[in-house]
Amino acid sequence: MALQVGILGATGAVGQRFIQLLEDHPTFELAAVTASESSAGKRYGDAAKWRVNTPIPNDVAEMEVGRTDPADVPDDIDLLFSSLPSSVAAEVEPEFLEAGYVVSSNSSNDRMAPDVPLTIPEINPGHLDLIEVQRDERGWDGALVKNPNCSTITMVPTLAALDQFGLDRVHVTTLQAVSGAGYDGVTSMEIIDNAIPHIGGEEAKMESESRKLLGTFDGAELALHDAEVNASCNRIPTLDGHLESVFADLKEDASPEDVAAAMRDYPGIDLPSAPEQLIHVFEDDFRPQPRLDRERGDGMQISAGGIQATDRGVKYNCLAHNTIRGAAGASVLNGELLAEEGWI
Ligand code: 11C
Repeated sequence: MALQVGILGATGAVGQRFIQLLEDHPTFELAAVTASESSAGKRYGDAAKWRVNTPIPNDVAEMEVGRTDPADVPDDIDLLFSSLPSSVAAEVEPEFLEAGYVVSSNSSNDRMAPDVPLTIPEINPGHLDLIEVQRDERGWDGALVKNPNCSTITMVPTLAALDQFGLDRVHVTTLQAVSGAGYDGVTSMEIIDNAIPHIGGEEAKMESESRKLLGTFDGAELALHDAEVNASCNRIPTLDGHLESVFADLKEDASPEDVAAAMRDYPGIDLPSAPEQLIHVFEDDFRPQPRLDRERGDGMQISAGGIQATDRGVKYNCLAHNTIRGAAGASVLNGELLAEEGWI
């Protein structure tokens, strides 16, 4: 029988991606959508300005939008996806966790909390066991799992593949799509013929979240990876797809061919939304490109290319679809892992 799921913050840019990804999902059936007070009580089709490039599913368009409050969400929901603004999520998610709901959240609050699993299922599925620690410490009946920021998730799978050569230090410069900034970003194409050399809070997120994702969990405590990570984050006039330029210093010798093989061979995971191959490596120096490559693996595959040797390791480019692999798809995949591991 399908697991019943809901979306907190269903009318926003990521909320709409959740709806798109949950249509015809083999395990999850969408049974509740919530949004802010101004949308509550409305038909979803009237409450959401639909921006995703596939039609809004008819049954979802007819759903009534609930308030983002445990009292307004059916008790028999197995899993909630959260794409609330982080300031709202910080207040509201704990109410759902206390009420016993399991929440797979894309919101940035609590990502670095020591008892909250921050997971990419192919990279650190074992971190999910932090839920035990979380329940002990917070007394929640529910459980909270987070996925990382979209720019972090684009790079970390490639770093995980490189870690066999001893990841020492990482410098990354991002070229990020406007959809990362939500509706305001998508509509603000006045950025055309321009680039913005700053994205608030983004660099710190890449630097800390990467080390947590690559860290080790001994069953009681999580130790961050000791690699140094330095990020410079920039907005460019692309609609979807974050492109990143990575310089990785390695403790051991590795040729570009070794690195390409390590990326290509990095294992995937057997979950419904996971791509068969996690990282696609291009030989063509002009790839990956956002418009050409963001939809690979239904938007869930990471692309890499331009791998070259440096004095201390390698440099390369990587790319992922920021609102699919980097946001809603990441949360759905974490939900699938929660189901697979018996947490729901
Ligand atoms: C951007 N990465 O492109 C941001 C959006 O922490 O999930 C996602 C913010 C987050 O502007």
